[in-house]
Formats: sequence, structure tokens, C-alpha cells
Amino acid sequence: MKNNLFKTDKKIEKAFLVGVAINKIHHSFDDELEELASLCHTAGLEVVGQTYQNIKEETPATLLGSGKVEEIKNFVEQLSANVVVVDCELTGSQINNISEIVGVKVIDRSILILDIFAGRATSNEGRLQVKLAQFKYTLPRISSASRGSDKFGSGGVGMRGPGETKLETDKRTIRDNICKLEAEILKLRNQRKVQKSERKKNQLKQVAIVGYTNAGKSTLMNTITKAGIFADDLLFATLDTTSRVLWLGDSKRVLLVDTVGFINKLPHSFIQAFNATLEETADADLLVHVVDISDKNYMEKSQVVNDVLKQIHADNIPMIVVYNKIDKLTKPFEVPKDAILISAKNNAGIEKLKSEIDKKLFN
Ligand SMILES: Nc1nc2c(ncn2[C@@H]2O[C@H](COP(=O)(O)OP(=O)(O)OP(=O)(O)O)[C@@H](O)[C@H]2O)c(=O)[nH]1
Ligand SMILES: [Mg+2]
Repeated sequence: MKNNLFKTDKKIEKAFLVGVAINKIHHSFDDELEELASLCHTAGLEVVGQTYQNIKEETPATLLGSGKVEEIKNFVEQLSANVVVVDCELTGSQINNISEIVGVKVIDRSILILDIFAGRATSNEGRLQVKLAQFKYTLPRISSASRGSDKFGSGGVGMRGPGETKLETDKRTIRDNICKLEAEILKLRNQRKVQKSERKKNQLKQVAIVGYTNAGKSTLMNTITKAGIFADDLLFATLDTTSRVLWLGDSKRVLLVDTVGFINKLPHSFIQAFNATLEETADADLLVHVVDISDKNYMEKSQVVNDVLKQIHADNIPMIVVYNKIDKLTKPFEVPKDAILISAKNNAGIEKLKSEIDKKLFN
């Protein structure tokens, strides 16, 4: 199967953001909208405004209440927005119905994340997995989505991937594509199994660096192994797993693996499609969970990471929690017992982390 991901138009789109909560008490939308804005920034969208709704009772056709959709339409007109980004997963018909009313393209959180992945994937396996996730997302939305892409053109964020060929493609073709992609991914997975048994023969233990997106995993990997991996202040800078040998002294070495970041409300199709990559985490002998301690929501984000680890059956692997970005702390911080505090950027606390990895794996 051809392995190119579909290209997006590069013109800057103006995004209007919509935070959504369902029946939450005293819900604050600030952090969620801030994260959604970061995702938009990463996807190359310019954010021009935002609103939110704590929905008491879901309106099946549009999820949001009709008054809210009208309000969004007015904002879109005033701000000349050309895309509305809704911070949850919508059905195809909800996307369509909201677009009809507001008059511009509507995308949901999942397609935004998948679009970022599509722009990031570089390895063969990463690209196959993104394609698979795109097809799995599209399959239940195929009939309604084709109308949407007709009206608002095929370019721009959220229009990458199988969406562009929707008109000519029927569900069966998508299912066939899913089967082919799954078979190709399985082949790569089996190759990895062989590598894994080689590793076992060489007794090379595997340490996976996990954490919320932007926590500093790749920076840590670079600092600790001098690897030269792309690290940036963008969400999902890393999509493909990268491994490096880490020397711990006394000729002891381990395989350190940098992994894709986790995020709140990960699209369901992502977990399914990225199973193979996520499995690599589940195979590790030790996890290093990198937490950005300078982030005021670090506890919630750690919880998201722990929840995803549970979903991929990696929650019983020994784990070292590492508090990163201590150089950014301005206030005194209550140090959790046995915490390892580091600044991956400034190379602080790295030796302590190495000796902790050593202790956990070899003592
Ligand atoms: N001040 C400070 N910034 C850091 C530190 N570690 C990482 N960063 C910055 O945080 C941002 C994200 O770093 P990455 O290493 O790309 O984070 P990541 O966890 O690999 O992110 P994803 O691959 O997107 O999931 C970059 O701008 C880094 O320079 C640190 O110790 N201190
Ligand atoms: Mg990274």
C-alpha cells in the first residue's frame, strides 16, 4: 500500500474554540481551552476567540444547545473565523449540523490531534499507524463527512487523510484499507518481536520514558544519552519511538526508549491504531515517568498518564517518577518523598536519575 499521508493546505486558518463539559459542577474551562489553543498552535491554526458550554442536557443533533450554536455563529462572523474547533469527540452528523448553522468547517479534538500526528509521523510504522487511526476515525463518519468536505473544500486542518477521497470511497474500501494497514502493522510488530528476543538474548533491559506531551521526555533523552532528538515547545513533537543505549557505568547498559506523549481525552482510534507503539511501553522493564513540575496542572496530567498506562496494561511495571523543569519553579515546592528532581534542559539531577535506574534494574 502506498504510504504517503495526505497533505494539508498551508494557508493559516483562523480558529474559534469551543470548550465542552457535560454536567460538571463548578467546572473551569481555562486550562482545557489553553491546551486546545496549544494543540491549534501546533497544528498551525491561529486562535481568534473562544467560548464554552457546560451542557446540562445533550442536544443529539449538535451536542451543544441551539443558543450556544447561534452564539458561535455570531462570533465566527464577527471574528472572520474559518474553522470551529470543538474540544470533544463529535459524531459525523453533529459536525455536519453545526457546520450548517455556523457556516464554516467544524473539527473536533480527535481530528485535530490526528492531524498533528499526520504532520509528525516520519517512520514507516508511525505513518501506517496514523493512517489507520484516520481511517478508524472516518469509518463511522463517512457519509456525513463527505458532505462537509464538499462544502468547505478539502484543504486545511482536519481535512488531511482519508477525508479527501471520501466522495469516491465507500465504507467497504475503508474497511479493506483498515485490514491492509493492520496486516502491515502486524508484520512490523512481528519483526519487533524478533528484535525483542534478540534484546532478551543480549540481556539488554528496556527503560521507557513516558509522560504527558511537552513534559520534556525528548529533552531528557537527549541530555542523558546526548541523542539529538527533535524536542520543541510543541505538543506531540515526538511521534515515533526512538531508542538509544544508555551507559550506567561498570559496563552496564540499558536501552532507553523515548515515546509519544499522552494527552487528556486521547482519541479512541489513536489508542487502537497505536497499540503496537504503545505495546513497546508495556514491554519495558522500567518506566521513567517525566512530570513537568512547573505546570500547575501537573497532578491531573500525571493522572492522565497513569490512566493511559492502565489502558495499555503497563501499570504494573516498576516506575520512577521524575519531576522535570525545576529551573522554572519560582515558588518553594513541597518535595514528594523520594522524588527525583531534574532539569533536563540544564543537566541537573541527571546523575541521580541514572543511579536510580541502576538501582531499580540491577540491585
Ligand atoms: N525550562 C525548561 N524547559 C524544558 C526542560 N525540559 C524540557 N523543556 C522544554 O519543554 C519543551 C518540550 O520538551 P520536549 O522534550 O520536546 O517534550 P516531550 O515530552 O518530548 O514532548 P512531546 O514529544 O511533544 O510529547 C521544549 O521547549 C523543551 O526545551 C527543563 O528542564 N527546563
Ligand atoms: Mg518528545
